[in-house]
Amino acid sequence: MLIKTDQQGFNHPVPSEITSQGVYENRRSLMKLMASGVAGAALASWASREAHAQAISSTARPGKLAALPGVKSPVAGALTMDKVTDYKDASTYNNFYEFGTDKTDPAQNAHTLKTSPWSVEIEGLVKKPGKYTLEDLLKLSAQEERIYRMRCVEGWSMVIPWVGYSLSELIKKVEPTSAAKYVEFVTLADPKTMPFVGSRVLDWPYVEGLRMDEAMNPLTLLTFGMYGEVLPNQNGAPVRLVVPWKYGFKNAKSLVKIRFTDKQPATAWNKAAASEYGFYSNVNPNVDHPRWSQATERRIGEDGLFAKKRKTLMFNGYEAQVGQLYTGMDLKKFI
Ligand SMILES: Nc1nc2c(c(=O)[nH]1)N[C@H]1C(S)=C(S)[C@@H](COP(=O)(O)O)O[C@H]1N2
Ligand SMILES: [Mo]
Repeated sequence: MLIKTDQQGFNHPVPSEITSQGVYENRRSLMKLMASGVAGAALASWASREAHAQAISSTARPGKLAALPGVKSPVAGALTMDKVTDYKDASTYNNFYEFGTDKTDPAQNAHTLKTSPWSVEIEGLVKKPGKYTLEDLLKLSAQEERIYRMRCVEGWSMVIPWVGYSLSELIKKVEPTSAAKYVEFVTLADPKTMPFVGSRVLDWPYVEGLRMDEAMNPLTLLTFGMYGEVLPNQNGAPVRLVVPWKYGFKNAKSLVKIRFTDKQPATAWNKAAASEYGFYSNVNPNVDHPRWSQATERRIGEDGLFAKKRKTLMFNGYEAQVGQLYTGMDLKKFI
């Protein structure tokens, strides 16, 4: 389903970092298996098949999108040691309701998204508003690779090597005024290219928001690529947000507007069901969703032989980096 070539029509080689990372992952997962202390022929053959499958999937990269490598990020918390999710899973198991509500819909339908030319409008309480082209944005700061856990409110998670830079770099550049307290993110809603815009699942466009200090936290990533390549359409090309300590839906895809405001933005999921999706939506194993527990999660790609559900971590494991943003706030109330 990844049939797209990059905008210039070239096929780019896969950056070598990815291959070495694949080798590293295989070693890690084998070590984990051995450490589990279970012996036996069945396990051994399963392990070797598994390692083989992994070697294939992590080296046989699509290589059809433009390369976008980044230096390993120096930001604290930016490189988890968890095994990276297979590219195939990360690009075929998606939520992007503009292209359908099934997890496989975006990979099938998002080829119609036209990602060039692209620009992002910066507006509201800011000294340097204006239209920033994708090229302007790409040039604004050095690209970093961040390996982040992502946990969806529905109870599954992935680990994805994103490429981008801290949103704070852009925010500093456009100089919000002292009145700006929140940042609103508006995403593309084009009924001509997005078959589900117009459906009543959500009030389009998809809108998300962050408090200014959350947006300024170095972990908040303005994202242009993943796995060393530009983003596939289904993952929110050409530019999206990734906020790793919040539930997946906060990570707005295909951004067209960033607006600085003094009021908490009305976000798409909060408008759709306020009792289920709060504005903050920090990953929190101690606060259940009204219809299910949030204490555990299923890691995509781990549904094999001995896969156990994982315990969901407070702030998705990023408490050391972001816990202080919420000191004194009742997280059962501010969900
Ligand atoms: N514009 C837009 N952004 C969106 C969504 C969406 O439907 N539309 N879905 C969100 C949800 S619910 C999740 S879990 C993540 C999924 O991102 P991924 O497909 O790259 O894993 O994107 C988020 N961003
Ligand atoms: Mo989600």
